[in-house]
Amino acid sequence: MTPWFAPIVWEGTFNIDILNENFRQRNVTIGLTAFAVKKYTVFVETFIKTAEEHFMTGYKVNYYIFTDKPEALPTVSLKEGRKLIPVRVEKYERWQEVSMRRMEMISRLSETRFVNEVDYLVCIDIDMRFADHIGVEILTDLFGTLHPGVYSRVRQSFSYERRSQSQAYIPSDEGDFYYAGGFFGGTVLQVYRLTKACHEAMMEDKKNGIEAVWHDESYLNKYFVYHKPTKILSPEYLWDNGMGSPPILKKKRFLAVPKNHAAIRSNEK
Ligand code: 4GW
Ligand code: MN
Repeated sequence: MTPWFAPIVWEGTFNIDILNENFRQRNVTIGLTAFAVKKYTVFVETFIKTAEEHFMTGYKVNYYIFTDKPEALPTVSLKEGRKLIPVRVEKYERWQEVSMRRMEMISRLSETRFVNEVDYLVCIDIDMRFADHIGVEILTDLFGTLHPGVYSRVRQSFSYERRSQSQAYIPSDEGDFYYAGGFFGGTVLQVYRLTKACHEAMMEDKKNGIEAVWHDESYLNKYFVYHKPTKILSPEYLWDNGMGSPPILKKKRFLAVPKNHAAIRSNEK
């Protein structure tokens, strides 16, 4: 548990049968948001196929795939109660902007659609594959995920934004954990508040000619300092095999798909 009594979710800390009984009674629907802009459409098929095997099995799930090319999305057969919903988005030139604008789009859709269609939102990177169980143990008002690269480090070494001119600034004696930009969520209301606040902070920084060091992740970390998550996911929920297999990790539930950075980041076809 954190000092504010939020559970940190590791294998062995929860009983999924009890949780399932509770969430099934409530007949919850889960919205997953992921972005596939420009070349990242190549990740969609594996992402959805593996999600069908491991993500919220037995629940109603809406996959909201934000993309500049809805017609290029693959057809994947989905289990009953699960839908793939393409959402058209602009393709921003700078990749930092592609990543950061996720906050704006999620906050906008929260108001217009998510509030009417789902109970919880799970907002995640798409260059990933599901490799083991991810279920209702993650659901709560507001959750973040420990960044796999720094979960064992001390506060002073976190790569928070340290320039006081930025809205994402966190002083060296504040902050609890370093959270990953690629896995957060909660109720529609809480995700709406988070994404709206992060987007507004980014727009304020843009006006002042500054952009936080780790883009949307920096603003997310700032938000979590002052709005504590009610659950925290361990790095089981966001891992990269490039970081090996430490004994503390009993399960690797959601894994980075190795990408050729040079090719995926170039503007060539
Ligand atoms: C460098 O050239 C790029 S392109 C960095 C991110 C890019 C990108 C990201 C993109 O071209 N299209 C896109 O849809 N995204 C979305 O932003 C996608 O959902 C991706 O998972 C998310 C975050 O980017 P990332 O996964 O590349 O970030 P890292 O390397 O931190 O996992
Ligand atoms: Mn990623």
